[in-house]
Amino acid sequence: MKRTILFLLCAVLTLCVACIQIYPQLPESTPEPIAQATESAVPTQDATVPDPTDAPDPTDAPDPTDAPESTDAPEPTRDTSDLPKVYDVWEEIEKGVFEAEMFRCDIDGDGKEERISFRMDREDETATILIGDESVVIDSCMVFYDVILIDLDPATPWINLLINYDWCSDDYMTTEVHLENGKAVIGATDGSTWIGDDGRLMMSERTDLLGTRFGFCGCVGETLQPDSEWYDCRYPTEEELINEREDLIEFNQLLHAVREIPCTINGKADRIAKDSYIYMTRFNPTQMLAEVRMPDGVTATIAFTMDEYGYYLIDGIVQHECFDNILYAD
Ligand SMILES: [Ca+2]
Ligand SMILES: [Ca+2]
Repeated sequence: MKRTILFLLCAVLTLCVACIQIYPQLPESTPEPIAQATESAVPTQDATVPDPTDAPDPTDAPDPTDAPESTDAPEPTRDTSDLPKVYDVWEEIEKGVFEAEMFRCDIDGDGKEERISFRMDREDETATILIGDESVVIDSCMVFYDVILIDLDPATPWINLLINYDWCSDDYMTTEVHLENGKAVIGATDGSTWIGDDGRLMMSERTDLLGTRFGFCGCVGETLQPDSEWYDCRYPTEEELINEREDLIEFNQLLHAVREIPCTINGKADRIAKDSYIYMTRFNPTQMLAEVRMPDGVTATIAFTMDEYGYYLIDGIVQHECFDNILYAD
């Protein structure tokens, strides 16, 4: 009996020791996965991390055309539906008005209205354009035509002023002014600008091909880039060709060829006969081409080159030796 009791005591003691050995491992083991989870949350071992083998699949790549469609860019809210507006300065000057307000508007898009005025000093031949607190002085302004208020680029918050004037005889100039961060920014271009019958902004360009004359075309952007390489000329009407022929010849609108003129007609090399009369309908100053028409309606293109002295040549011959009534030019 004593042995049985002793055996039982030993068995109970052994069980207790076994329990004590196992039990402490339980609380110690619980922080382990927490520590692992904390470490692994940063770089790896997360179920949400995409399998790297997915990466090369091009179908998962974001469509590159989606990026520019962001709607984060601020959109101009200015209402420009009442533009363009033209202020005829010359009309005021002829009435003896040399200073006047032309427009009142928020020209820089900051929500506050500005007064826009002109002041003409005929003695100094300078014109001053006052825009809010800013002013722009134009020197050598012999003739002040007009000012156009127009939005040349809807993507910019400001609207533009186009100031048209003449340095001296037929030296037309356009100065573009707008307010940017409270300061007047000035750009300029040769030639004049105006609003065409269709509401399009037009500009002129001078050429010395077949005489000094002007053509016109549309223009785009705040730097007033021409929208075509070709400039249209005001050519004689049928009625003028019949009734004002002598005047057209005298004032070099109708040019008299004194030799055969190499040209292109319907895409083929050809010649304009000696003693023909032609008038220019279009020119391309970049490619140095003049499109001309004869009174019988045939259209030809004449190609020019320029010599080292700046003279325009047709097939190597100075243009004045090809026609005997070219005025000015060169
Ligand atoms: Ca303003
Ligand atoms: Ca603008």
